[in-house]
This record gives sequence, structure tokens and C-alpha cells, in this order.
Amino acid sequence: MKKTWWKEAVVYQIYPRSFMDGNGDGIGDLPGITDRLDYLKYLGIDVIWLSPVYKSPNDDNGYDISDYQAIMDEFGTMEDFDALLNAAHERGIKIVMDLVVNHTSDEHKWFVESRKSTDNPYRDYYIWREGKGGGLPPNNWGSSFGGSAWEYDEETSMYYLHLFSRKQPDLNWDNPAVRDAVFAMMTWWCEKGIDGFRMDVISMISKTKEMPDGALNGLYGNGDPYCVNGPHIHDYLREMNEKVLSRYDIMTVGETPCVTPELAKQYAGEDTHELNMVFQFELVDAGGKYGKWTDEKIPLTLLKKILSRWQTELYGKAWNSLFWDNHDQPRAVSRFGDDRPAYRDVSAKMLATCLHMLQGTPYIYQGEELGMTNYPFKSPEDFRDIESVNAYKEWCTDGRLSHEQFWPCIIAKSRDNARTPMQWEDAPHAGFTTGDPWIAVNPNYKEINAKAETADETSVFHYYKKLIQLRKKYPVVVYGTYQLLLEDSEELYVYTRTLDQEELLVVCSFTDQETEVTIPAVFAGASCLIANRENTYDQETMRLQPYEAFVLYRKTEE
Ligand code: TEU
Ligand code: CA
Repeated sequence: MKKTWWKEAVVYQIYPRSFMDGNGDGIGDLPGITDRLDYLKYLGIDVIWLSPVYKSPNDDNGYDISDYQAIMDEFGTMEDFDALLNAAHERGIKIVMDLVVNHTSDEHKWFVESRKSTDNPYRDYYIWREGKGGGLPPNNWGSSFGGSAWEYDEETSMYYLHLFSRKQPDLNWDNPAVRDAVFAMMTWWCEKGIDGFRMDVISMISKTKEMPDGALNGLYGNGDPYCVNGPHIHDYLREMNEKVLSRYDIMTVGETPCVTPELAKQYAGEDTHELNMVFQFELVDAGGKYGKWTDEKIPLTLLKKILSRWQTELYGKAWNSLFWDNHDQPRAVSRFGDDRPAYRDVSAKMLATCLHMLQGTPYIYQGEELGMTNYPFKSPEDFRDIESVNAYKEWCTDGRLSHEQFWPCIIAKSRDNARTPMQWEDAPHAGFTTGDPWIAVNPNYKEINAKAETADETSVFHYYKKLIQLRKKYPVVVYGTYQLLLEDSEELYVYTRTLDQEELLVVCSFTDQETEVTIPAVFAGASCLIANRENTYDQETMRLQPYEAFVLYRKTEE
């Protein structure tokens, strides 16, 4: 298997709006990030994935771009960006930008032109269709953010497609002028010296020509069969690779809703000349009472089945990304661990152990390294995210469900859980801003903050720091094979990693009960590389405390 820097790297995702406010306006910005680079250097991460910082009206907090080659006013200037890039490079930290090219903002000049007339040169940069007649859109597809996926435009009496908000019109990738314009923009950023791209919903850029009604899914039809993993997706990614990606030493990760391990071997195959890796959604999209909205926990056997399938089916053929959460997901320790005070710290460390010893490039979402938790939302007015605001309206205000039915589900999964400000210290607004934060700070910042944890060797922060060091020290973590043990256990996630003479045994308890585990005889006398609790490792059968996790290491004889 080819060795590369992006296979050995640990990536840290920054959501700039909520990371650090450098000028006291209550909104995070680029100078704020630059001021915090030493913290990231101390954690030991190699790459920053920067969520969008381009000009945007912020209908979807920057995922609606109005100028790909200018910086959002709230975040600063292009000089601030250059300063951040240089300061990161000086510290040996790479910067991967968020490439959002399935759609633009409706305020982008391309769309402003496109909607002017049916013969405008930019008309076919977007996807316009006649309605069915009688005020009906071209088909029954729904938008991810509620409502129809089609918006009627008076100017030319036609509808345009927007799989996300109506202010995020989908680009028409079948138009070579669109591809050329995107590739030129990507080249411009690569020439500035960035180190790669995370590609937003990249599996959606190729749609079928025919756009029939989809199978009803609630109030609207499901357009996925016509809009995801479409007919030309691999042609376009190979073209992107040939014209841009292959010309630079950069890292690429595709955000690919609906991807399967089989498809991932094409998107992220060792020799398919498309992308380096993809984010899969099988784990984070598992479950759901009302669409994605649910307060249910994913059964551990299902979690293990999904992660194991990705570990084994991609091994030697394609590369995994590893994540528990990001800016679209609830906080990992609240969703997959246990954020009650007695268990938050130890279960956050357990989750970190479980993920960081798998094969693939691990992604740490800002605050995950502190064990930050979901936010205690009190009312729908607390939401800022267009997805949550619209979902509460669509499911509740419009009377389909009672508040009591829906509220526990929306507060468990709301994307705003991950977007509350980074908790830097026990100071007003957790040291995130000297102004009024754009979204409320989690009141638990007094106990959970970077200043306290960097000073405490037993903190979640220092545990993540140690895991990152282990990845650098033991090649088996990056390149070893994977084998699941105790497949049917609903309490324990136990697996091995093997490379030549090195072998790891990773034991993670996902239960708040005491339990026990039998250690394979070959691991008798093995050394413990990391653990979140005190124990002894020379026993055949071990008693485990709630959420106990540890990694044993052995070197077989030559
Ligand atoms: O997310 C795409 C996507 O699939 C999300 O809608 C996700 O499935 C959902 O939020 C989880 O319930 C990307 C970006 O990460 C997201 O922030 C943007 O809102 C979206 O694309 C549109 O750009
Ligand atoms: Ca600011």
C-alpha cells in the first residue's frame, strides 16, 4: 500500500463562525484562528479543514457562496487569509479548503445573470425547468432544508433546482463552461499554496437529464436516485483530477452522501485518479424517527457492523476517513457516548480510542478534543441553523407532530449542537468573544474549556494528544489490517490491528455498566499503550468499568 502524508495525518475541522472572534463582533474570524494556531500545534494535528470562508450572504452559514475568490466580510480580508495560511505553514500545519461547487449562492454573479433571460450566456450554468402547469413545479422533489427543491422565478416564468435552500441554486455540471470555471477557481486557490479540498456534497454534482417524480418521502418525493452518484460523476471527478488535482501535492476528501464501500472504491480508489478519500454517511445517517430527527441511540452491533464493513471492504483498495461528528452532526460524546457528568470525560476518551485506532485519516471536529457536549436548547428561538429552523416549522408548527413528540428528536440531532462557540476558558462567553456571540455559548464552558484541559494531563485534550502521538509512533495504526472480535456484543467494541510483527488489541466499553472481557492469550504480557482508566493487563479475564477503553500492543517474534 502506497505511503502518503495524508494517510498519516490527523485533520482538525474548524467552523470559522464559532472558533474564535478576533475583533469583538461576536462572530469568529480568520485573525481569531491565526491567534489560536499554537493551541492546534500543541494538540499535534497536521491539517486544518477550514469550513467555507468565502463571500456569502450566510443563508447556510457560508455554504452559499457569492464569490469563490473573496473572503466573507465577517471573517476578514484576503490578507487575513494569507496571514493564516503562512502562519499555519510556519507551524507545519496544512490548510484544506471547503469546496462548495454543487451550488452557489443566488447572489453569485453567475446566477444573477442566469435568471435575467433564457438566452443569457449564463442561463445554462444552472438547472432551469418548466413547471408541470397549474402552478406545479417540474417534479415532486423536496429540498434538504424543507419545502420543494424547485423555486419559481417570475423573470422567466421557470423553476430552478435547489437541493438545499432556495438561496443555493444547483450548478449545471453538464455544462463544460461550469466545469472550466470551477477548475480555474480551484487552480487559483492551489496557486496560493493551499493544501487540498474537502468537497461539499460532491456526489450530487451529476444529475440525470430526465427528472421524474421521486418516491414519496413525507410531503415530498425523493430525488436521490436522480441527483446522487449520477451518470457522469466519475467523468467529472477524473476531469477535475486531470486538470487540477494531479498537478499539486494536495489532499482531497469528498463529502459523498449515499456513498457505499463499493462506490468509494471508485471515488477514492488507490488508482482511480479521482479523490483521496470520502466521508461516508452510513453511520451518521443510521436511525431516525421523523426523517433524520431522532433521540434514539444507534445499537452498538449496528455501529460495529457499519465501521467494520468500511474497514474491511476498503483495505488496500481505497482510503477511509474517520469521524464521529462535524458541523452538521450533534456532539459525539452526547450522541455515541454519555454526556452525564459522571461519564462524559471517560466516554469521550473511549470514543477517541475507538476511532483513532481504526484505519483511515481521523477528523477531529473543533471542541471534540475537549469533550464538548450538545447544547441544552430551551425553545426553537435558540436555533440559528436554517435546517433546524425549517424542520421545526415543517414537522411541528405545521401541525404534523406535537412539540412534545418532536422536540426531543430535534434537540438531539440539530446541527446547532456543533455550532455553539468553542470553549476556550472560564471567562465571559468562554473567551470566544468580547462581544455578544452570534449563537449562545454552552453554559458548561466553566468546566469544559481549553485552558483548564491543556493544564490537566488527565484531560480529554491530553488523551487526544497522546492518541495522535501513537499514530505517529506505530505504523500498525495507519497501515495495519483490521479484525473485529466479539461481533455480537452490545457492550464491547473489540478489534485488532496487525502489520508485520506488530499487533494491537483495542478494547472499548460502550456501556455505563461494569462488564468483563477475555483477553486473547497471545496478548498475555502485552504492553498497554493508552487507557482511560486504571487497570492491570496481565489477567486473562478483566473487569471493566463503565466506558473503559485501552489499547494493548505486542510484537510477535520474527
Ligand atoms: O452537507 C450536506 C448534507 O448532506 C447535509 O445536509 C447533511 O446531510 C445534513 O445536514 C445532516 O442532517 C453539506 C454541508 O456539510 C452542510 O453544512 C451544508 O448545509 C450542505 O452541504 C449544503 O451545502
Ligand atoms: Ca469577528
